Amino acid sequence: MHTWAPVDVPRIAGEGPPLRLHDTATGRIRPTAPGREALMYVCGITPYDATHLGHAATYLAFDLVNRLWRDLGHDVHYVQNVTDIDDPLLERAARDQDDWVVLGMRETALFREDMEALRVLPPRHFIGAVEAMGEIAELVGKLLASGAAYRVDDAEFPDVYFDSSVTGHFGYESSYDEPTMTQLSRERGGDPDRPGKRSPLDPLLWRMAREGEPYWESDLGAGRPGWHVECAAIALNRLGPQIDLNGGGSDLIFPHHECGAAHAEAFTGVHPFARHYTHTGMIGLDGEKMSKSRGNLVFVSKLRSEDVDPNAIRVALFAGHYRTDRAWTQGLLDDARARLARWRDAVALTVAPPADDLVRRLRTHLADDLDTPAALAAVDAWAAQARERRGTDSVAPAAVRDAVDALLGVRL
Ligand code: 5CA
Ligand code: ZN
Repeated sequence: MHTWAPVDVPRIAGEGPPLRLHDTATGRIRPTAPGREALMYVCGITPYDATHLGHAATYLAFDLVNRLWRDLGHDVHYVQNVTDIDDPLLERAARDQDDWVVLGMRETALFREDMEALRVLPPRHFIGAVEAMGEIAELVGKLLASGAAYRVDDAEFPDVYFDSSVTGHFGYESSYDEPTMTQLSRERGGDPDRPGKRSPLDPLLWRMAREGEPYWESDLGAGRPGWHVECAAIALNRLGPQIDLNGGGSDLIFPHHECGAAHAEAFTGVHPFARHYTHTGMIGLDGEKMSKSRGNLVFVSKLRSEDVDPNAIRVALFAGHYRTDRAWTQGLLDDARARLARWRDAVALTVAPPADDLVRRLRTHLADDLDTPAALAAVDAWAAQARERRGTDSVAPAAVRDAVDALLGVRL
């Protein structure tokens, strides 16, 4: 699939500390240590509805990672998928008497527009499951051949499942106990009760074609892939056996990232698949997680159509820490607009306090597990001083504008 348009990132002088990020697998905030290339895979959307502020918050958090790594001189190799074939898409298409292909294409196009408007740096590879079908089937075939996968004993539908015991590490990424894993598997697309599986937690790799469902021909027989193997194949084939970061919202901790990691590790023998598994908190509305299935959504495109400045959306979502479950409110947006106006007033001045100290603080706070509330407070403090005319530095306004643009992606 084509990705979205590049975003200009100003170069700023100096260098910040290494980026430290929370890693779900170890439960700790640890330094990231990419090589010249930083390898990042962030799970993409399932395009059956428009991008809501929960999605936006998640992609904005990883956009900061991208920006900080670039600021440290890394060449960020960023890959993102689109789950353009899966049960939720088919169910929505059936409900609305829509064509699932058209639905997926429409919502993916809208997602690109939203990301572009939000000034999110595009992934280098933006890959749909459908276009990756050959490589996904190939990975499933290899897992089957190596004994890491098996067919259930079902004459009609001998679907292929992954044997979650083969790596010896299953459960390391989420650290959940077995009842929790079973429960989450049931809630999030798994089928722990399917008869014939070696373990209830074994995830589906290849679903043999059912009447009325789309399918693809392959050596495995006509069918379609399970969800986790899609991301494992797309990531492995572009980023290699070990990546610096596997990201997504906290609802992907299990089963999705646990299973994706297990698939990759069973195939390559390299453990851990990702040096960091980083997860964002859930954005809620009216006390509940914002989700397509609950229908309590605030769409980015709706806000855009109301002429809301996308920079204000960034500032509003950065007002909370990325790992905190938090609510979207009108008040949050109003505060962000007021904040943005104060910052814009300050950078429009001809003289201001020097930028160096603020730039150092921005880098330090963001490198500390993306502490955006502290980063925004640092800009507030500089802007307040500038507006009180407590500065004489004539290059500072432009320098701050560039730093806020480069590091936070907020255009003043
Ligand atoms: N296509 C799969 C990943 S391979 C998927 O989870 N798609 S999604 O459209 O449901 O979600 C896309 C991303 O947004 C995921 O990282 C998910 O964790 C995140 N997300 C979904 N709802 C919220 C929310 N309310 N708050 C924060 N992030 C969310
Ligand atoms: Zn994924």
